[in-house]
Formats: sequence, structure tokens, C-alpha cells
Amino acid sequence: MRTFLALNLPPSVRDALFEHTAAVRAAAPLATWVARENLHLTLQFLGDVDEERVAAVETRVREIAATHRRFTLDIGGAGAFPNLGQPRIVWMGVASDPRLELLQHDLELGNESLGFPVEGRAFRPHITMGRIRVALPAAERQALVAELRGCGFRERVTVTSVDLMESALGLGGSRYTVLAGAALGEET
Ligand code: 3AM
Repeated sequence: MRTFLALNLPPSVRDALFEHTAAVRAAAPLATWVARENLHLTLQFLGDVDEERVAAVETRVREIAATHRRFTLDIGGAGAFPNLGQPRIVWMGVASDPRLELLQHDLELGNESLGFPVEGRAFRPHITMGRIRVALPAAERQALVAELRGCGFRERVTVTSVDLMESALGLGGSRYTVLAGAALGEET
């Protein structure tokens, strides 16, 4: 099964994010927009994993999550990869935070011995809101950029678990389900 590790948002924050970004989506109807319930922050993409290895990953992720404490995430600031001039991935930003970086780093290193190579690229935390697979007309791209620049969404959430997710490809797009939630340690 196709799997990845993610931080999920509390449903109320996910709803607020989705509602606040309606104008962003409306500005670029040619983009493929992520469904409300699928909004998340990916920590590590694992790809196709058989059931036995999923169990091993779950155990490893639980061990690692237990060694980290809960922390807060500051969400805000919308943008695009690789840049606003050529938007391919449209995202909501997440402030870089040493606790988030350490958690992501530990997960990647911990999963390496289970056969998941460590990514060479820097971790740039974000919540993907949409993907652009076609050349946007200039007016549509400009409208999108204006909405992203003007998007004032801001939220602070407490992260309490790392979720092992399954991504099932269906006719209406991907459907994500939480296979296991690995709790972070309590705040001291
Ligand atoms: O949440 P984001 O958008 O950062 O793009 C996919 C998504 O990341 C990424 O895994 C997350 C959950 O689907 N993904 C999908 N296929 C991938 C691949 N082959 C991939 N990341 C790396 N390599």
C-alpha cells in the first residue's frame, strides 16, 4: 500500500484553512485543488510498502514519536514551489521550527534501516493546497499570485501525533486514511 508520514490538523483548523482559501482556489480553476479532508503536512513519503513492512514502520514511528514532546506549529503565509512565477505546488506555509525539523530528521533516519532512503533535499514544511499540471493563462496565474500574497490565514496548532497514512488512488483523486497515530510525549 502507498504510505506516507504526516501531521494532520485538527478538523476545525483544516476547515478554517479550507474556507479561508476559497478565493485562492477560485482564482485558478485549472489547478487541481486538494480536498478539505486531505489537507496535511507530509513528513516523509514512503511509497509502496507491503503489510509486513508497514507494521515495522508503525513500530519504529511509535518509538521515535515517544522520544519527542508535543509542540506548536505556526501556520500561515501562502506560496508556491518552485516559485510564484512558475507555480507547480501551491501551499500554505508552516513556520520552520527546530522541534519540527528534529522530528522529521529522526523519522527519516529511523526509517532508513527499514529500506527508505534519506532524501537529499532540504525539508520545507508546507501544506499542499493544489497542484498545477497545465500551463496557466497569464491572467489566471496573476490572479492566483495576488490571492496567495493577500491570504492572511494564520493559526497555531499543537501537534500531538505523527500519523502513518495510506493513500488510495481512486477515480475522484487520492483518498487518505490514518493507519496509525503515533503519540508524541506529553509537554513537560
Ligand atoms: O503533501 P505533499 O504534497 O508535500 O506529493 C505527495 C504528497 O506530498 C508526495 O507524498 C505526499 C502524500 O501523497 N509524493 C507522492 N508521490 C511521491 C514520490 N514519488 C511523493 N513524494 C516523493 N516521491
